[in-house]
Amino acid sequence: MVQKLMLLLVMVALACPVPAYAEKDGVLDSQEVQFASWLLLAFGKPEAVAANDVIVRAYAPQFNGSWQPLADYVTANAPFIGSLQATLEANQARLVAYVAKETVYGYGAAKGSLDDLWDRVLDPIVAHVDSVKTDPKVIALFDADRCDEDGDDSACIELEINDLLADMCRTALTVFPAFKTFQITSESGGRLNGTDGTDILVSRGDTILWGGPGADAFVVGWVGHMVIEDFGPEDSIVFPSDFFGDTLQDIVSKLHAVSDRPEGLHVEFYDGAVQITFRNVHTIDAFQVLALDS
Ligand SMILES: [Ca+2]
Ligand SMILES: [Ca+2]
Ligand SMILES: [Ca+2]
Repeated sequence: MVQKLMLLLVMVALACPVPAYAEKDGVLDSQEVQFASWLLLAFGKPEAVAANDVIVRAYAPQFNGSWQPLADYVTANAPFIGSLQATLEANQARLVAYVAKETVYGYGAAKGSLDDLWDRVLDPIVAHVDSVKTDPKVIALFDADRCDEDGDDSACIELEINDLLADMCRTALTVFPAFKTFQITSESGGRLNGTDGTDILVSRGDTILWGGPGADAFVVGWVGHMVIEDFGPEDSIVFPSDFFGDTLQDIVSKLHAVSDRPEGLHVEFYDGAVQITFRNVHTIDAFQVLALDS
């Protein structure tokens, strides 16, 4: 079943107008209707199901529910959502710009700038879910688990490093919804090749990454030396905010060394535990740096 708590957090990243908590009480309140609508929009498609499977395999998180039920629901009950997903994908550049602005200027800097998009792509789904919210199948899918962190709540699972990184990857899926491929290297590293569209390439260990054409996301997914062969002006370098902070200033403060070498810009964090070489690149625009929440 879909893991609810983890996904509640995902929404915050894009400031989607959905409140954070609701009760698993056998009915769907307005918060849960909003939340369900967001889930169907962002993850109710085969590409997202497959990407989440990749995340689960790579990080083996405790929260390992398949998203297949979301895609099945869209196919069987609400195929109109497909065109709204396409609209969201067509607006990927705005989503990325939103996160870039929040990273560079800080929390709230881009507040409200996506409201018209949410009105367009989310409101029709909310109307749909609202009309079927007493259907037991819909309730079973979307009645949320509230986790009371202060109490002795078995639904509350303490997030470990891999869970945080897995959730950060899921956030990346919402910021780059037009992704053609989502790939993660093995813990010991390796090589990833993108396509002519958007690719989300997650680096672990010593890696060589080639994004190809399109707005690609190069994601720091664990320690190691990341060599990006073709970091272009349309691409982004993505840092998990749990480890690097929420803002560009936070990320820069974690820098251990920077050198502009003939082969390209080289940066090191955490005493060199995380290294990135931008091959043949000597300057990076501030808005190419994204901090993503788990
Ligand atoms: Ca409920
Ligand atoms: Ca690409
Ligand atoms: Ca590219």
